[in-house]
Amino acid sequence: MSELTGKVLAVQANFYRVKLDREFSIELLDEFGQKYQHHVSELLCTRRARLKKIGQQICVGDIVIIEEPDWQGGRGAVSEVLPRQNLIDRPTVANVDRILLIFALAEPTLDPYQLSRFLVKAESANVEVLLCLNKRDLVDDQTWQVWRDRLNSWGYDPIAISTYTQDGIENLAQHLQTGVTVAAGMSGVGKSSLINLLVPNLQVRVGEVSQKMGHGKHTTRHVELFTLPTGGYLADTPGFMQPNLVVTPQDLAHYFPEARQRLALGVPCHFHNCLHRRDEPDCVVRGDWERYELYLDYLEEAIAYQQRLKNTANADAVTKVKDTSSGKHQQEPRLLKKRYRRESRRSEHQNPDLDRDFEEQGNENHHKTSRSKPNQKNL
Ligand SMILES: Nc1nc2c(ncn2[C@@H]2O[C@H](COP(=O)(O)OP(=O)(O)OP(=O)(O)O)[C@@H](O)[C@H]2O)c(=O)[nH]1
Ligand SMILES: [Zn+2]
Repeated sequence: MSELTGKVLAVQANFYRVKLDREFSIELLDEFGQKYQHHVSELLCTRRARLKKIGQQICVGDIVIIEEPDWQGGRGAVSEVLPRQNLIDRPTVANVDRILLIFALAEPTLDPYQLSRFLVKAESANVEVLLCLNKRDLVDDQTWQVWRDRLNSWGYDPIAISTYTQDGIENLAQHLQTGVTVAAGMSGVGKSSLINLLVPNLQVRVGEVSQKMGHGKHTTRHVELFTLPTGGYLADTPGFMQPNLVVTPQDLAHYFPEARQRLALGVPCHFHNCLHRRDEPDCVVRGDWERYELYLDYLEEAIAYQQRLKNTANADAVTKVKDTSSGKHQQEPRLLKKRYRRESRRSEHQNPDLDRDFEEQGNENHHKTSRSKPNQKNL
């Protein structure tokens, strides 16, 4: 018999609500002994003790194998989690196909800086990013067109919608027909109103607009995959509210479509680890694209974040646990061997002369990014 597989729609305490890959029909007897067909498309499952023992977590979006189905009681047990395509956090959802970023054209005012943060955060999940702008009814054609052109230049093709007039909803729904979409956006943009339209009979609470703040109230919910009537799944995220950029300086450029396009042209930057700052020699990413300044801002943030991580790691490394003769553990300072070596900064063009030039010049400008890495050995 083939294995019984399904997708985890929700995690509730120690139970997993699993949508089966197909609907099962079983024959049961009613109280009068009459046969009837019972259809089962979901099972409420527990986790096999073995999975718990090996620390295998089960997340919303996971594809799982189910054993011992109790068709009548609608129960089963998850025995295996199939390998994940990806896993996003806050909230944790596995096997995500796209992130739907919802912003409003007005109320709250569309702020390019904030929008960019959400975009970069979404891009860092390495899945398709779909941008939709709600409250189209609140702005005139020209305002919408200006935003559309501007966002086109960023590499996005936004979909304008209005949950009030239902403009653009059908178009948007078509984009969500396959796979798993995670919806994210700032409070007050109309996310709940949109989800209510996309998933009929759901009725997510629509927040009242706070007069003082000019935006809606945040209402927290558990993450859950909703089945869309035209196919596909949609997860709402109460998280993603204030996206902190937990990205490495080296990866950041890949989260800007404008930079990605430049890097995809085939001509690499001079240095393989170029951070595309103003002072980089022969950088193909630096240019007169609108968000370049923003990229530089985020880069500083990413560098600071990386530095904080390093400091924490170093702080952890300066003490070590020593077993004393009495069998007790005792913290004692580690001895740090001070041997610092600058990481080689190889050129994409593999030009050893140029490389040597930079080494010999010791030009601070060229080396001020965190390329000199202490090579510490713990004794
Ligand atoms: N003009 C206009 N207002 C809208 C539209 N969609 C939603 N709103 C209003 O915007 C406010 C916020 O809507 P919600 O659906 O609660 O927004 P949300 O993003 O879920 O906000 P939270 O619940 O705070 O997370 C409500 O007052 C809605 O009535 C729209 O298309 N046009
Ligand atoms: Zn560069």
